[in-house]
Amino acid sequence: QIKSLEAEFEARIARDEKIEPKDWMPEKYRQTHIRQISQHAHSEIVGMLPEGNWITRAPSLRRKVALLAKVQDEAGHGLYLYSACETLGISRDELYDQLHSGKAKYSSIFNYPTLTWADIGAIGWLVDGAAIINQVPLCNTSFGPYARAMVRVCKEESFHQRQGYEIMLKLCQGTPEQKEMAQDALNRWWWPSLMMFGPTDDVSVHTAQSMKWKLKRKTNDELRQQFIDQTIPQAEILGITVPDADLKWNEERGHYDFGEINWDEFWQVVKGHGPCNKERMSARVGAWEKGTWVRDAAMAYAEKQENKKLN
Ligand code: FAQ
Repeated sequence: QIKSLEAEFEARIARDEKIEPKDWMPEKYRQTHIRQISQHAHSEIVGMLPEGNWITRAPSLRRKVALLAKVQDEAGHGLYLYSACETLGISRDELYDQLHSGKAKYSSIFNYPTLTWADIGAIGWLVDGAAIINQVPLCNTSFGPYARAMVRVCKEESFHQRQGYEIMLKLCQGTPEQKEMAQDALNRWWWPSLMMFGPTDDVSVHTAQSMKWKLKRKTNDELRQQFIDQTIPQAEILGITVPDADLKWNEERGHYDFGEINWDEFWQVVKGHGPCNKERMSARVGAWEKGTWVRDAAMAYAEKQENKKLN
């Protein structure tokens, strides 16, 4: 019987039908979705921290309003994604526990510090730019709740990207010192942004299966190349230079060639040894612990209301 369920499932994937939470699915499909969707949710939540650092120091009221809205959107993205993940039969508490215990990963990019205001521009431009390239294909992923969540997330990410690019543009049109800040931010965020797409396809353990299940619609290397090709002309408009001596347009391939990514640094960051891993985790665990009394009070109130109804 399992064999026929499996055959029907594969046929539905082949027909590009969405798989919904109550539909039969192979256990590995369920697990790999819990892994990817929860890591994506954790990234949104941890991703609020580097930018949150600058809300009180935004250079004008207008910048502050836009940054506040962006960071709030990220909280929203985390919440949709946790909800999508819960439909696969795992609880929110278990998901948080996986993050807080270090069992679940979140994107490497959020373990780098935000040293100047220009970093907020670079994050919007590059990190949200990379996120859009990665997430637009996910609007077409095979698991219904994930695909639907991605539609709104992508719309909001494109506002985030433009918000960041506009910060960069203003800095680059400003004083030499401001342009220098923009260049410095690009220097520090360029390579970590390329790492967001994950290891190269030959090393990526999950890509082949995730492509078959149409969880992933494009591979890590395809998306990384697309990001580079799209971003270089934007850097040219800004008049700043990507820190890669090997970057060169390849007429034959119709793509940019680029230098070797420091994969040792990537794996160090993924394993918890990046510049801000400890700080990020202690901020999240601390927020959870400090919120205990709020959760306890909400539960006690709900129980009291329930008892009132019974009496
Ligand atoms: N960081 O076999 P693969 C955002 C892990 S955007 C840390 O290639 P897969 C928006 C991977 O989990 C950022 N770990 O894995 C925002 C696996 O380990 P595991 C979040 C990484 O899943 C912007 C192992 O390496 N976006 O938050 C990374 O097929 C601005 C082997 O890798 C998403 O999560 C990494 N960069 O491909 C918020 C998008 N790369 O799980 C605030 C959805 C790989 O076996 C401010 N996710 N690993 O222990 C995906 O598309 C995929 O999961 C990939 C990785 C492409 C990230």
